[in-house]
Amino acid sequence: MTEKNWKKSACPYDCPDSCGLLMETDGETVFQVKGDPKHPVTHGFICGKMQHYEQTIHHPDRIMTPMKSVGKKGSRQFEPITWTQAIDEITGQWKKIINEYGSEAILPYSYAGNLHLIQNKCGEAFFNRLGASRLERTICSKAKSAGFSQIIGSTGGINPDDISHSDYIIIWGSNIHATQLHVHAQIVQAKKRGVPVILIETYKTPAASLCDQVLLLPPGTDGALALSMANVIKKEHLANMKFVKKHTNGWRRFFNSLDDYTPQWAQQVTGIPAEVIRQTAIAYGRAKSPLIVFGSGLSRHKNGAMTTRCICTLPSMTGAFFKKGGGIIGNISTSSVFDTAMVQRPDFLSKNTRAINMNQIGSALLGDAVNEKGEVIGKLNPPIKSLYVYNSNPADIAPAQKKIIKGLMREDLFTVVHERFMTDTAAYADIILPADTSAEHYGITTPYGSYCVSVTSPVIKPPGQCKSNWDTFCLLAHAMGFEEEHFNYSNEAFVRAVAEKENAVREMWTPEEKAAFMGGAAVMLKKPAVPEIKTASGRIEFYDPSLPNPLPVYIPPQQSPYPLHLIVAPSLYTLNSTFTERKDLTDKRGRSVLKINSHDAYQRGIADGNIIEADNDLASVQFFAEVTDDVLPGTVVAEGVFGIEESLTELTVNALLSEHLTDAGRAATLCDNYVEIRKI
Ligand SMILES: Nc1nc2c(c(=O)[nH]1)N[C@H]1C(S)=C(S)[C@@H](COP(=O)(O)OP(=O)(O)OC[C@H]3O[C@@H](n4cnc5c(=O)[nH]c(N)nc54)[C@H](O)[C@@H]3O)O[C@H]1N2
Ligand SMILES: Nc1nc2c(c(=O)[nH]1)N[C@H]1C(S)=C(S)[C@@H](COP(=O)(O)OP(=O)(O)OC[C@H]3O[C@@H](n4cnc5c(=O)[nH]c(N)nc54)[C@H](O)[C@@H]3O)O[C@H]1N2
Ligand code: SF4
Ligand SMILES: [Mo]
Repeated sequence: MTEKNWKKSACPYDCPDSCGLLMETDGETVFQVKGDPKHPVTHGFICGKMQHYEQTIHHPDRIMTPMKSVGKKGSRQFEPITWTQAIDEITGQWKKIINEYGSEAILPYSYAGNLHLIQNKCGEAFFNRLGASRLERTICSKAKSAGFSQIIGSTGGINPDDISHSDYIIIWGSNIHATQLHVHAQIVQAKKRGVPVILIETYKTPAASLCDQVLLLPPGTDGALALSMANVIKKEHLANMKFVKKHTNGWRRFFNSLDDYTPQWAQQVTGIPAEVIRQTAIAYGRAKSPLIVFGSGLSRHKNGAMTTRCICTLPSMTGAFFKKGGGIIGNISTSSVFDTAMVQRPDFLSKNTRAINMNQIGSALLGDAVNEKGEVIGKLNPPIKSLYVYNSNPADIAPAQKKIIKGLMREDLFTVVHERFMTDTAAYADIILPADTSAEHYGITTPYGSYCVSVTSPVIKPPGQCKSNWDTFCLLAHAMGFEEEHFNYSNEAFVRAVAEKENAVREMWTPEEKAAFMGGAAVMLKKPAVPEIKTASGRIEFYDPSLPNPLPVYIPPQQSPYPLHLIVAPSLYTLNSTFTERKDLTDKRGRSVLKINSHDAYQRGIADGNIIEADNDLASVQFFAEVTDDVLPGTVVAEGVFGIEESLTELTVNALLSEHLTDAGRAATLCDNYVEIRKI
């Protein structure tokens, strides 16, 4: 028997830090998983979910062979087939569809089940070459990115460790206990140094217990709060005018626009007392290195990009970006230090194929073309005749779940799902392909929460007949007769080629750092000596005449006939629908509840633990009520992505979410839906 030793790896999941891992293995089995203490950002500290990753890797429910559906759609009846049979069946069906409808009748659907660069993006090269419809991958934080880019461009956020220099911290709409573990750990330290920490949220998340002040507001009203804080900063002469004059455009216009946004006005919008707003703005304005920890939830609204832009005016007025520990957290992209075009191959597109928005997949599967509001404006031509899902579970995570299920039920839709587990989406597949885990393939980590990257290697061989995304797309490409050299690389050779390709930022590494990176160590990227504002002009754009709203303005949430604003939020124990195979975690998460304020509950005769039904024009979904004053009256909160089989009504909260897109970025408005609820 091979001796056991500890091998380096990294968390593959869609979470900011891509934590460094160590896996104890004999080459066949992973026995234990722990944090890598040498990782420069995550320092050996990982979340409870990943502490037993070996239970996921060796889970008895893992899909081990290709399978073919032998029952009605959704009946979960499958029988094993070989890879050759599966690939023949898929490419045979696709060739027929291409002949009859054209290649755009095929749609890939993927998101971030595996965040590592190669395994995340390699499918795009294949589908570009195929000429399939493209997918707008905007479910998560594209409205936030759009808001950033409208004012500060891609000016980066700070590393979690830099929080040791922050002297005032606002956690703005992020459940950091669940989603930003290393930021959380640093904030705990900051608290010990006496740094004030403020939470601005729609409900009291566990972070509230860490904070000096908790400001709860009605969802979607943060823009009003931010602009009123800007008003105070101007009035109290707390703007850093040297910075403003040197590094921003349009500041006079912006400053002049602030007069109406008084704290008194914002009090009426947000319910936060004017004096609290004034004091918070003054404290933020006086701090030397104030930090805003941005969550993505606040951008998942119809005004989400604008809200982000409004909040960004604050560090832009104070110049916090140029202070160590100051500025923002929430705007990091490390994939840009690699040649992503080498992975995605936009040059393989022979024509400008149509794009389908992933948040409108329900309508798309039903043949409907929809506009940004999710309204039907015509028929898709050609219709979607085949769906290929990898790195995602649309039946559970996307909006308008009822439509998605109806679409997946279509007997004339040829669905292929490449998965590790029998998800609610895989249940509707014609062909299931077995996916491997991050312990079984090569990858490159490109975290969105720190400036640290690494190359990962397999720790064990894939069990059964599992294959990586890379290997699967190469097989499909060969079977389709694609002769490009790209598809001839092995997974290892391709990862090395991407990792070795020159890049200006990685050229700043010393030879020792380069060697460490190629050897599998996580290495920090170097920041330029002088901080940079990364917009086209090199200046922060307070005013941009090319935008529909040249100035940051407050856009109120849209009215709805339904009285309660529904927020969907992350669970501490699962990550979207990932980890739901793990009973230890789903037991801790508990059943699917809706948090409701005691006043709203009383009005409706609802008591804690009652079964309630939430309704809107899209669906009726049942939950258990959790009556709590952690949420404001008028807001209800559903934490976690639940599976259809765990739900009371074969629908989950996603059935209540609309296909309406955000004001910019074409992202999902997951946190901007309304319901009425009643006891049943
Ligand atoms: N444990 C765990 N970790 C995760 C995830 C998970 O599901 N579980 N998900 C992963 C993914 S995919 C992502 S994108 C990141 C996201 O991580 P972050 O970017 O940190 O954002 P979230 O914590 O998802 O943001 C959700 C919060 O936004 C708040 N919110 C919603 N609307 C508003 C609003 O209008 N105003 C304010 N002030 N707050 C609002 C919600 O109340 C909720 O607490 O986390 C990743 N990490
Ligand atoms: N109600 C509600 N809905 C949400 C959210 C929420 O908080 N609440 N969060 C939203 C957000 S922020 C996001 S980003 C999306 C996330 O949506 P998705 O990215 O679809 O996330 P998951 O549900 O985790 O599904 C990922 C799937 O990929 C599979 N997978 C993992 N690794 C691999 C691999 O290497 N190859 C292949 N082929 N498959 C793999 C996993 O087994 C899993 O089933 O969900 C959104 N939807
Ligand atoms: S899920 Fe997030 S916190 Fe947990 S190990 Fe992975 S990256 Fe780290
Ligand atoms: Mo996300």
